[in-house]
Amino acid sequence: MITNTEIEKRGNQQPDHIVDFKQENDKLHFTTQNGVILELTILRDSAIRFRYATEHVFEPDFSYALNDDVNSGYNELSVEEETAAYIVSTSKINIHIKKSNLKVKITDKEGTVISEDELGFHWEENYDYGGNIVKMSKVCHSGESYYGMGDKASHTNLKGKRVNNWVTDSYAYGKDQEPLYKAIPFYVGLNQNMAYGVFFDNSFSTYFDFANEKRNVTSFWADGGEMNYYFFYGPKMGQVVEAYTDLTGVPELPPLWALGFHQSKWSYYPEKKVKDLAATFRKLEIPCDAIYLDIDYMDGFRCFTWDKQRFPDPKKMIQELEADGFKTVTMIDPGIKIDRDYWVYQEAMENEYFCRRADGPHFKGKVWPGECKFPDFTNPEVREWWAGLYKEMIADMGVHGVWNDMNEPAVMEVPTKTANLDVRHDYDGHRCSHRKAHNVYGMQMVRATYNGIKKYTFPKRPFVLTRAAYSGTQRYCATWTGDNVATWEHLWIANVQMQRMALSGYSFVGSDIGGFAEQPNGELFARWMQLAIFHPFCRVHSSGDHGDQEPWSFGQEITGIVRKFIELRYKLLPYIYTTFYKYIKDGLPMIQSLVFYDQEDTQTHFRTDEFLFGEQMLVCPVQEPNAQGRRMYFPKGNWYNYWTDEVISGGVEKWVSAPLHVIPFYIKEGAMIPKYPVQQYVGEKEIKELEIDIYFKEGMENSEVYEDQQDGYDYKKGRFSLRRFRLRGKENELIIQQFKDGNYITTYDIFKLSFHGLPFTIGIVEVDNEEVSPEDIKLNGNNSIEISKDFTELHIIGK
Ligand code: NBV
Repeated sequence: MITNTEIEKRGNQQPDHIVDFKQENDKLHFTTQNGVILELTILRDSAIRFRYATEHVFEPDFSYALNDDVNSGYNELSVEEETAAYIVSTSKINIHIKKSNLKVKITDKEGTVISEDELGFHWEENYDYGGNIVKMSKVCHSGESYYGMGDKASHTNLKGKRVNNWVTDSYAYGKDQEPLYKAIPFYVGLNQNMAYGVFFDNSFSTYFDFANEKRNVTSFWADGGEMNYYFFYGPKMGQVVEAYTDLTGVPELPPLWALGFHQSKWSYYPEKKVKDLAATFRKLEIPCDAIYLDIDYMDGFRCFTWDKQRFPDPKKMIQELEADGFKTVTMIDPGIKIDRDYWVYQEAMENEYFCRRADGPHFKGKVWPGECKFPDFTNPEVREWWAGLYKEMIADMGVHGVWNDMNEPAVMEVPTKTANLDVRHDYDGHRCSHRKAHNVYGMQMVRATYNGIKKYTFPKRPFVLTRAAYSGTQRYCATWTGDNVATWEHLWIANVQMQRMALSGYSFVGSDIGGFAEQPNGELFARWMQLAIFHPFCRVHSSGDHGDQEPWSFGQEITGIVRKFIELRYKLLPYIYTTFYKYIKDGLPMIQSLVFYDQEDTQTHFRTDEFLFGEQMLVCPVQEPNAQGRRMYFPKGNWYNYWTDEVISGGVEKWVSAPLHVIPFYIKEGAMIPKYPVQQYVGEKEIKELEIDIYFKEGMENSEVYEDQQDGYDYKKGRFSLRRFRLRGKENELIIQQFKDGNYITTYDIFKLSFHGLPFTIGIVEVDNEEVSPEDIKLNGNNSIEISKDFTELHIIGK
């Protein structure tokens, strides 16, 4: 790793004065005397791309991170030349480019500085690799904070840290360990209540120093490639994340079962074990939607084969599991066993699909099957071939989903844990070495997997999971945080990683519940489960070389607690699904750190534990043993305790009670939370009525419920049901209006509305301006009513 000081010692070069300026539509070029070109692209009024070339030459423009249909278009663009600077203005920001040295300063329209260069762009010649090492440094203002950056196992606020993005197999990683499994070179800065984002789209190993080396400097650089970054202005964090997410994309809706509870272990085999596992779930009535088969289902770890001793008739087994409501998810790794009798190996050899070293021979590395070769997934032809390999597994055998592991790629028995840096890649026609392709290798593998699964699962929706990721991988699949450990510290890590990933545009993420390495005790397992039901991807997985890690492995009390929380997950499915829908529609992270929820409240800038799940649930996990409660911070607003309905007003830190069967869990005042009945798996029951919990508020609050067929693509043709509710509470009345969109007809006709915190006794109820009798609406004390789902206005007046 190259450090800042080393770079400075070796001598940097910097741009000198601007000698030329040109504009072509949305692109502006500033050229300096010493051959630097700054290319600005105006994508939106508050989204600008900065690209720098040295020696007058840009590299061919290509990125795996970008979404195909990025929204672009701005309202205003003007360039003014002043004596000392060019000023580029959009309707949201002004960009000052200093004539003498190309330094950039970005202000809002009032002239307040959002972000400014320190040294700005600079570089050094690199004789080891040729070319230049490009670097950017910005001023870190006092009180400025930094968030995002993917899966870093560090405090949510990265100020004072230095991180490295180099996709790495990090078995049993520790807090602050660098680098980890993902490379998401995107951060959100918060300066004087103005949020902005920087996405350094460079797939080489990248480094970010957030005022670690120098108190007032934040810098980033890469081991190669271009200085190519996007700047997004908020001023709200939500706008920044939305802009980044728009640039790098979102997934399609997953099948609803993918949001249920999943059980995994390394490994469940033989068939009987899998069947017994499934039977135990049903016998103990613990909901579960998917069972995972880890590498041992394969024949000698050969991908796309089955061990016929362990699984004599996989198709039948998968069908039987399916009949009992379980989906089967199988693992596929990138390493292909060197075996001349193995068809996948043969095909790849015949077609020249394996990666080669710089001097010609194939790259070989040891993984589970022994010596392997590795397909070059950065070659579109290889991706197409790889997608086709899934045909038998998915279309014929009926496997429902696939997880790609070891796709960093992880290689055993070598100190670098990965491929040699000289390995050659196609990089979609931009041939390069592994130094450039490494961070996107796993992403391109899972992209190919996704294309295959999508094709052969059609007309159902695909489910794919990856371990390695680069920015944009969220378009294809869910992800998990790799090989964590069964410790309390890792429970803390899981919590911050999920918040960080969601803020980095990647919401469909979960941790190995209970820890992958080592054995949790019942208390840790229960506490972890309580947290993880509020994570978008909810799966128990463990290395299996110690004790069991099924929901019933820790005695009766823990089994009861775990069941209660998995049941809660299933009740909340319509809320979770709606949250997913908002994520893909608006780029809204499914999990929000408190600073995201209220950046104006400086108390939130350094909070790590509390988070919002969706827009209306506040959760704070218990992260230590023997706790009967904990202190937590309540952000602005009023919050109902989910368990007791007690209301707490935000802006305070409080001790809250949380014995082992309780996690601190609060609902935002005014929220309308839809619930399904507990099902043992998604689709077990036809939903006959939608229960909606209504949390009274004096004032207004909006809620939404998104539903569709829970699988398939009809929703894209308008067959969805989106209900928007506007709640208005007054001293002695409650008015709820409903606005409906989409033409999917839900299976239920009735809402059961349950009231929380109604400050009056229900007297008169009017539905669409007509008074209804208490019997008609099954008025139950002051607690609930049942009404037709088609109402437009409900008016409840107190006695
Ligand atoms: O395939 C075995 C494991 C898997 O269970 C785990 O989830 C992955 O993260 N895999 C890593 C390889 C072995 C790790 C020691």
